[in-house]
Amino acid sequence: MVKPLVSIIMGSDSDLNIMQEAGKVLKEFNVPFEITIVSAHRTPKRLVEFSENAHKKGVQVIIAGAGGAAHLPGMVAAISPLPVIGVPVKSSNSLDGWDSILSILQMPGGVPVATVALNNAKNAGLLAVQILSVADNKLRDKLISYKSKLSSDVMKKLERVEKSLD
Ligand code: RP5
Repeated sequence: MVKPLVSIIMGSDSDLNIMQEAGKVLKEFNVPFEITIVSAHRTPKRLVEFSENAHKKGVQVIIAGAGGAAHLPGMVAAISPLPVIGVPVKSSNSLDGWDSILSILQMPGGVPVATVALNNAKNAGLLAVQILSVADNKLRDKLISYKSKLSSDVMKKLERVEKSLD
């Protein structure tokens, strides 16, 4: 079995709909990953165990998503030496998403969490690929192609818009 390079963790199975978007990106870039539930509040011992051991099993980047009082990414970052990307999730217990955004974003000095936009697990997946690409030229080439596709897609839309205005 291939060892995961990225670990996607989330506070609850109710975050899966959002967090699976990170998995789709990693699949697209052929990056091995695992996806699992680690709850800061409901399984605190599992959180500590996960955070102390992720790097020992070869994981290089952690993506952590949670909603409401979202302590998961920050607590993992407090323990693990790996880069942690935080995904604020607008969950059922979230007032309006800001609670989750601020819990993940406003980390104290010394414990960074790279926070993406609300529900934007796709960007978390891409950022993980970008971090891994620093030491992987093939991944870097794929990212260059990905970016040129973003650009050509916009140019096609532009063409369509211009034609419709003719
Ligand atoms: C958070 O509480 C989870 O990350 C989830 O976003 C939210 C709600 O969890 P459930 O009550 O749906 O399990 O800890």
